[in-house]
Parts: sequence; structure tokens; C-alpha cells
Amino acid sequence: MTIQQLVTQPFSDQRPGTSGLRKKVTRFQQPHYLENFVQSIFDSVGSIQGKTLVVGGDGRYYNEQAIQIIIRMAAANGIGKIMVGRAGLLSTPAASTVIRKYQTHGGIILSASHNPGGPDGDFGIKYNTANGGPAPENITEAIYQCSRKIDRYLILDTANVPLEQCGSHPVGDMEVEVIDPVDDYAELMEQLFDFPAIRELLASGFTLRFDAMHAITGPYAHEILENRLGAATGTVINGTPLPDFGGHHPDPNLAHARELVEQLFSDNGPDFGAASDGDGDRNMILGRNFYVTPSDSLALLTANAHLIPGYREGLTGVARSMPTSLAVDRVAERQGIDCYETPTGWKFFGNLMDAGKVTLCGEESFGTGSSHIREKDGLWAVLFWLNILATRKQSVTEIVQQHWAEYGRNFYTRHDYEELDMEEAQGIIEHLERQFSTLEGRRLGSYGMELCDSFSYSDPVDGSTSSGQGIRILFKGGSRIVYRLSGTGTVGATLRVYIESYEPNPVRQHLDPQQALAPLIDIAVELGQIDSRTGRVNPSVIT
Ligand code: VG1
Ligand code: CO
Repeated sequence: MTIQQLVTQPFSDQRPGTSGLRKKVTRFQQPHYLENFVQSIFDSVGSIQGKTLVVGGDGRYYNEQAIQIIIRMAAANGIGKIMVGRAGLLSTPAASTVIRKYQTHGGIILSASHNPGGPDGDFGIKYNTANGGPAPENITEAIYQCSRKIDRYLILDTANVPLEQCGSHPVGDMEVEVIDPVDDYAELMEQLFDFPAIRELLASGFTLRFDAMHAITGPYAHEILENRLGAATGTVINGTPLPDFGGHHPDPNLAHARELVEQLFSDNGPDFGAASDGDGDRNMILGRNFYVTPSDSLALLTANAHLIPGYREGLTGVARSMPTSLAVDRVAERQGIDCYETPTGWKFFGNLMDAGKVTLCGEESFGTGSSHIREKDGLWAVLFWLNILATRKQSVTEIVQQHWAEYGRNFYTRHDYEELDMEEAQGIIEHLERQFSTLEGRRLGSYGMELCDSFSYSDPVDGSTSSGQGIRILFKGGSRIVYRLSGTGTVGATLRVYIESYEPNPVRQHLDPQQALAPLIDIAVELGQIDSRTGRVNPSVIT
């Protein structure tokens, strides 16, 4: 077993995006590509000699090969111990749990989340720090700078480590401990939620369906929902993780979780439905014939947190990403707690949580979470909802409609234009920026303009600033249009347009959001000249 120092040359495209480095599998398979990035991580995250790192991924194609490379490189770089999920599996929230519980130096998570998998699909890698959260921008930028100059990497010349069973294996001077991927996470969930109450709900005839979308949450949902909470066998559908997610997009939304949606919107469908994404950090919540928008879900969790054992003490504050609807702001205001607005991506919540400023946070993109870990957490949100349902003994629809009646409804939709030409997409953003000075104070249709800007965030904890985080067009009365370019795609550019309006009147709250928002949607297309600049008449995905 010898340590090899291999000569390499930089790749120019290794700047991490919203959530790590995401590329086509074929890109990662190019000689030295993964190795360069991993060495850049090892060279940028402080002294790792003798330290412990957690490694695991969502089981997508290339997961295990990448883990074997990371293990051999870790051993060659003097790392003391690697904790890896059995078969290389760890959901993103479980990885965050393990990093925190065992106080490791950090972890490497292999996932491209909701992006499709398989030999022609996507792969991804990201580094999480000792708090269990995604590395902040100063570290991801350091990793990128390293990747631009790299000229060598270290790797141990040794055989693959068996990952199929729990136990310890020496690799050079390093220890590899294969751990059960579910245990620590399930234990944490039992501490936060009232499992006996949920068990009682499920025993009373309440029916539930969970769609794991052939991704990582299958084993977690089987263990927690069926084994520990007693949900009927068959509650979890698509529960076996597959390297290509069965050829589907593991994105829990109305467009991609079609099987689940059909069941919930059928006669005699289950009372509650939920789905999670590729790496288990997102969630979609459905009631019978009812869809809960992620922004509303965050507001509802905040309003009902006092019912949950883990949050009975109260919330210190909440946070949402900028494009997420303002529904949670109203709840925070009434509770007298702070509400922070951060750029898109979970890495911005970590500082606020570490400083004790927020307990719950969320994004419009089907992500909610809390300070129990430092990642968004799909199954956690499902259990939170089940705990609310078990306590309030009302249906999902009743709970949401009551919330709207009390706080008003934020109609919300996101229109994605995928696989655009990068220059065309950037052209839309620049075109919007050029209009700022002429837009202020104007009326568009029945909407009076209040403010338009390019969102920039100054972190209240460490003072770092992040600019260019999306175009905000704010109207009087709380309506908004937001435009930003995705930072997780691997082909061309994706333009996301987020549209929102506030409706305090219960009589008009039942409208379909596309209908309620139609005038604003037209304004959004026109202001951005989306159709003429891209040739697209309709968005690729509406959520
Ligand atoms: C998307 C979402 C963002 C989320 C990110 C990672 O980013 O919009 O809210 O944090 O994915 O989620 P973007 O840059 O494509 O809009 V996941 O579940 O991929 O870890
Ligand atoms: Co995800």
C-alpha cells in the first residue's frame, strides 16, 4: 500500500453552485476530475490530519465508485477516520445528523439532489462543515480557487473497502467505519416528535402514502413510518433506491411525483401524502385533493410549532430564502419573532442557526428544516405535519384554509424556463436591471411599483455580503415578481420566475393560483421579454 502523488492539471469549471459541484456523470468520470475537486476540498478546509470525516450519498449512479476514490484519497491525505453509510448511502439530512452527533470535522455528500441520475444523468459533490451544514461561500470559493491551481493529488494504492456491512476496516493508517445510515437519524426524529401520538393517529384509520421516488429516503421512510410508527405496509411507494431513480426526476412536485398526486387526487385517496427528493432533503405535502405550497408549509409549521415536543419552548426566529413567499413573515410578525430573508441555498441559514437567531427555515423549492441539523430535511417535515395532524385532529385542507382565513393567503407560483442559452438568460437579467430607474413609482396594470433591485445579502453574523442574488420587483400591497438563474443545473441556463400576490379576503382565497396570478404572470413575461428573447411561449415546469 503506497501513497501515490499524481500529477494533474486544473479544470476550469469546478466552482460550486447553489449546492456543491454538479455536473454530468460523464464529466465526473473524466480522468482526475473528481480527484482534483476532492483534493481541493482537503486542501481548503483546515487541518484534516487525524480528523474524522463523514461520507455518503444518495445512491445515484457513480456513488460507490466516487466513495472508494474519496476513501483512498482521504487515507493518503492523513485523515484519521471516515464514517460512511452502509452501501455508501446517507441522505443529506442524515449526513448532517451524523456530522453533528459525532462532532466530526465535516463531511462529503455525494448528490445532485433532484437532478436525474444514471450514466447520462447528473452527479454532485459538496462539503459540509463541522456544524453539519453546507460550507459557506468563503470555503466554497477557496475550494474553487484551489481547483484552478491544482497540480497534484494524493491517493493510496489499495483495494476497495467492503461497504455492504457495518463494521470497521483499516485503510493504511486510517479507519473506515461503515455505519447504519438510518439509526442516528431515526433516533433524532423520535426525540423531536410525539411518536406515540402519531402512532395513535395511524392506528385510528388515518391513511398515508409516502413516495420515496426510488431515491434515498426509501430505507428511512420504511424504518420510521412503517416499522416505528406502524403505518401499513405499502405506505411507502417507490421505496427502493435505484441508481437512475427508475428513469425519473426525483423532484417532489406536482409535475414529477405524478403517481402520488394521482392517488391523493382520486376518490377514496389517502388522507395525507408526501414525497421526498433524490437526497432526502426536500418534501412535498399533500392532503386529500389538496396541495400545500412549500411556502405555506413553512408558515404553517411556524404557526403550529408550539404543538410539537421539540419546539414547545418556542422559536427564536425564522428565516426564508428571498424568493420564498412572505406567508411566514406574517406568522413571525404575530409571534413577535424575527424573520430573516436570505439568498437561495441552505448555506445561508447555518450562521443564523449557529448564532441562535432562528429555529425554523425554509425555501419555496420544497425545502423546510430547523436547527436540529443544518440541512433541509424532507422526512422531518413529513413528521412535523403528521404530529400537527395527530394533535389538531383536522384534515390538511381544514388546517390550511383556517390559516389563510387568519393570516391571508399568499398566492404563489414558480415558472421555470429550462435549458436556455446562457447568454440569452443572462440577457434577461441584464435587461431587467437596465429598467430599474424607469420602473420605480410606475404602475403596471393594477399594480403600483414599490421597489426594484438586485438582491444582496449581508450576513448579520459574520458580516459577509453576497450580491447578485436575484431581481426583485416589489409592488405595493405585497405582490412580487422575482427572477433568478438557477445554480444547480448542468445544461445551459434555467431561468426561475417567482410570482406572488397577497389575498386577505377569504372569499377569493379558493382560486387556482395560476388564475389568481394571471395578470402578474403576464407582467413578468413582458418585463423580462422572456418570449421574444428565448422563443419560449410557455415555461418548462410550473410549480
Ligand atoms: C435549487 C433551489 C434552492 C435549493 C437548491 C438545492 O437551487 O431553488 O432553493 O436550495 O436547489 O436544493 P437553484 O439554484 O437551482 O434554484 V437540493 O434539494 O438540490 O440540495
Ligand atoms: Co435535495
